[in-house]
Amino acid sequence: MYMTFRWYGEDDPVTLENIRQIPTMRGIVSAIYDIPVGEVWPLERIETLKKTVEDAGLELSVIESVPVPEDIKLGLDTRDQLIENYAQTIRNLGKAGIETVCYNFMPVFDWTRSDLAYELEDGSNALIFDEEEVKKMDPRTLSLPGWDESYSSEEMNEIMDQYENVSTEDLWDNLTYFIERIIPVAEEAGVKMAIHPDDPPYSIFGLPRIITGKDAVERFLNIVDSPNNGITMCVGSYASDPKNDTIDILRYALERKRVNFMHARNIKLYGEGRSFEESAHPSEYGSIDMYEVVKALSDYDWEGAIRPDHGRMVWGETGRPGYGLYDRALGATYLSGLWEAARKVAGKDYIEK
Ligand SMILES: [Mn+2]
Repeated sequence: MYMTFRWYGEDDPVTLENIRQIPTMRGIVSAIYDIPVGEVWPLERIETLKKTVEDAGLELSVIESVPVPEDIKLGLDTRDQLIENYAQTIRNLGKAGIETVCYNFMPVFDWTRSDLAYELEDGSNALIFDEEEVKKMDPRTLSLPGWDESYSSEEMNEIMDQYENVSTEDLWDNLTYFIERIIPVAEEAGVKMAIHPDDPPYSIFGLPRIITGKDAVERFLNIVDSPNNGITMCVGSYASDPKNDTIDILRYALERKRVNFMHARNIKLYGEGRSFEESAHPSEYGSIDMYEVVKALSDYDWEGAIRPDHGRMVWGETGRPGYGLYDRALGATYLSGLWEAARKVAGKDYIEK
């Protein structure tokens, strides 16, 4: 594995220079944020982003994300042109030498939390998902924490109405339609696609969600059985449903050689149901055994990109919730420490970029 870090571009208060100074850091996970969803990313813009990252002494390792337009998820007639645009973006990314693209297929909302700055026992702030709080929320009438409000309330109502006719099986059909057309393009372009699980991995606000656990991963990988059709193994997302055995899902996908990207974050389940807080990365703070995560990657001699996922806000840092510098940097060095240990215990080389 090799270590990477998400960077939100020139507007990110965390700079490439900051990131470069994190021990073991090799690559950047980023995207072009100012191109409207559904439009083609021009090759020149991708090459400019790549050069900016390389000039800072890092590699542009993964694009996260190329967003999938709602019309594709809804299966509307407009989807064919949008899929063609998406395919052209993948071709351009391949031309620029990008190896991995992360995306998700969650209707309307991607990640959802009830509080973005919950104060943990040690005084740090973290994102939390309180199931009872979320049950009380209605996206038709209020904006959700962290949601970028790119829809007006009329548009939100309209899109929620459109999804009333989309069942879980319809969403699978629409995903199938999409990947059957995109994966052949990705194969030709040399790009590995990596679907991110739903976060949290179950239906919220009455919307269907499908990338939720081991059965879903198996079903997804079988739709198009290709190395270019893989997953982003976001351990924190899968683990936020207590029904999931996250290490088992990881090992299953590693066995099939379909882990195309790794997100490593710990979460701590609390209460009776499925509430969780985003904890510090080390195993003792959360519900995930991070050593077992990294050991699984080592056992399979996994060579892909991993990034610390969300971090807490510590030491008075302010900024984008989940994406400060300090706690993610601690996460990166912790994960690299686990990796070094796992490799040495197994008598294997430290695979790196
Ligand atoms: Mn993730």
